Amino acid sequence: MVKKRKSILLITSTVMTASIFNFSTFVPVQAATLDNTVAPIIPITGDFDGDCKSDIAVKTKDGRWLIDYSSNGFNGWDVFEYGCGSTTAHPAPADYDGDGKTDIAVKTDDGRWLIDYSSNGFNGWDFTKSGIGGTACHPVPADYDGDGKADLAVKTDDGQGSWLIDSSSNGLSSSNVWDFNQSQYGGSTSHAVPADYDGDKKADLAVKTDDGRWLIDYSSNGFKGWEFTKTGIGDVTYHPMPADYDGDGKADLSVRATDGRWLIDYAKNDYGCWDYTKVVERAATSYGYSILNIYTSAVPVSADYDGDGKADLAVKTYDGK
Ligand SMILES: [Ca+2]
Ligand SMILES: [Ca+2]
Ligand SMILES: [Ca+2]
Ligand SMILES: [Ca+2]
Repeated sequence: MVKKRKSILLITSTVMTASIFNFSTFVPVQAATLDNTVAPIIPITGDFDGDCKSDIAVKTKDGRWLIDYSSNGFNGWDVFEYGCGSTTAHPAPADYDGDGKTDIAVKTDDGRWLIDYSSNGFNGWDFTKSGIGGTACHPVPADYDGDGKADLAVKTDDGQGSWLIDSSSNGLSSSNVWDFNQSQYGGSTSHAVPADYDGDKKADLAVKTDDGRWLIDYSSNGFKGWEFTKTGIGDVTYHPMPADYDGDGKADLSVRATDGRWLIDYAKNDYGCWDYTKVVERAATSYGYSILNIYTSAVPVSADYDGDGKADLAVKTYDGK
């Protein structure tokens, strides 16, 4: 088999210059969290070494989890964790033990959630929750209760779509027990994009729909149904990538179009029109750059890679075909 190279294109939040990180041997993907595509390689964002800068990571279809720590520079994989599940195990990274480092975790199609806590080293599963549900149940871990630890949560595609949360604050349950279970959050065309949009340090329930709407149920007044709607977000080809791009403590609405445009609607001036619209991606040709239009299959992986408190625009892509 011919080996292929992948790269991650990073555009910093401050200067908008591009850096290219070349790694080895992988093929392109669709983000499994955005649709039901079974991906051979899934890009992952998280701060696994706890230096407040996002690391570069992927999960492979043969069950490896590879991490390149930011703390020693992006210079190759620092962690090779094996046995993390095949294409039926979907990444669900988050800081479940509250030590400030992202933990390795997956949710499987046979309804299990497995976590390898960072606090005792990445050395195998420490926690298993079972009976969660199959392929229509998407993992959406986040800190919904604001105790500093990620909560287990799924958003389902069935019926009107439900959101289920097992809060960390009263301990995670190893069986199908939920502290919050509510429907009317949208079916298979509503893709979960939880984040802290109102800035109260608790994740809010949110979806981006295939017909171009962004809906939010804020945490600050309790979860009780959609309170915010923005339309004109773009169709199914516009990938949502909410993050705090301006560093004000509130998540901003953002989508990346397949033509390389990024659109951001900042929270600080209230959500309204797009504040930022630009083609910021450029393709790497050796060590030079040329204007992009080839990254149609790239997956947005925005995160704070340089640790300035602002999310950076980034995509995972690949060289070759
Ligand atoms: Ca890091
Ligand atoms: Ca952790
Ligand atoms: Ca929590
Ligand atoms: Ca919130």
